[in-house]
Amino acid sequence: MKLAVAIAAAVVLSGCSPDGDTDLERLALPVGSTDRTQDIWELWLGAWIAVLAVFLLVFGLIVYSMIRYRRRSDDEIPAQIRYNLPIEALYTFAPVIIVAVFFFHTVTSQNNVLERVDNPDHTIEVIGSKWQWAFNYMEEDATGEDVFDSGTPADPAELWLPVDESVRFELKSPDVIHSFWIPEFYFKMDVVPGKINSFDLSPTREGVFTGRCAELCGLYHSRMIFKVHVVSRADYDAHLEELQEAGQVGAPKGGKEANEIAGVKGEDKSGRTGEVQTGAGDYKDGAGD
Ligand SMILES: [Cu+2]
Repeated sequence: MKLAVAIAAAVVLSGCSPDGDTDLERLALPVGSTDRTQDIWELWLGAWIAVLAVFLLVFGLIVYSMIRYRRRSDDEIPAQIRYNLPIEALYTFAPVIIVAVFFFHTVTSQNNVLERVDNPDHTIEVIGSKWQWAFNYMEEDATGEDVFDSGTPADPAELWLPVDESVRFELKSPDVIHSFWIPEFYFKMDVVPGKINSFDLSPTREGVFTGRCAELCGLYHSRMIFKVHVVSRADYDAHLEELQEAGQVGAPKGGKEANEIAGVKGEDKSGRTGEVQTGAGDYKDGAGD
């Protein structure tokens, strides 16, 4: 009976999809938008099925015991049992097996999500600093040189990505730990000073998304929100040319600082200019609103 319910739940849930029209069909995830979202989706769906099966089993046993062993008269004293070895063995081993299965699927999905692309079409250096982001588009054909976009906490930079082309992200921080997160990508990775963290993906859906910092990094952490535009290759190239025309060529200052932190082997590309205003000193808006 319980197995039948669990199987029925699995069948109903498998009608869900990461591209579903409603939050319910996606089990509260946003609409998936990269070539890596399917793996995370399957992990999410599998976890829900496992949780439902465990819930039904445990809750079913509780209700069964309540009814089957209820007190039938005021004079009755229930059987005084101190322990039950098979049940205690089940309590011990079942959670170990559950955790082991979760662990296996987590590691498998993680390996798929972090798999490297041999020759990514684009490389973008992402600099997370207190309290904003800068994006440096490396060696792009459209511009023939590195271009960047950087902002201030009051006027954040925007990230542009070409649809259906592979992108390598290289994450750097000149100050504290941040976390680069675009919810539609089902992915976040820490931005750690003194270390370059990197991942590859191809965006698969055009649109405008919101990216965030997902690691509490100080006073204006909540201001580390940025727009992500996933666009056609032509629009992407046009945006890079706009950056070039605006003189945003080379590397933003925060990026150079990130290279100078002990332990990071950064290439010192000459001719890199530009400036990131990393402090909140120029940030005029009121805090905490
Ligand atoms: Cu941050």
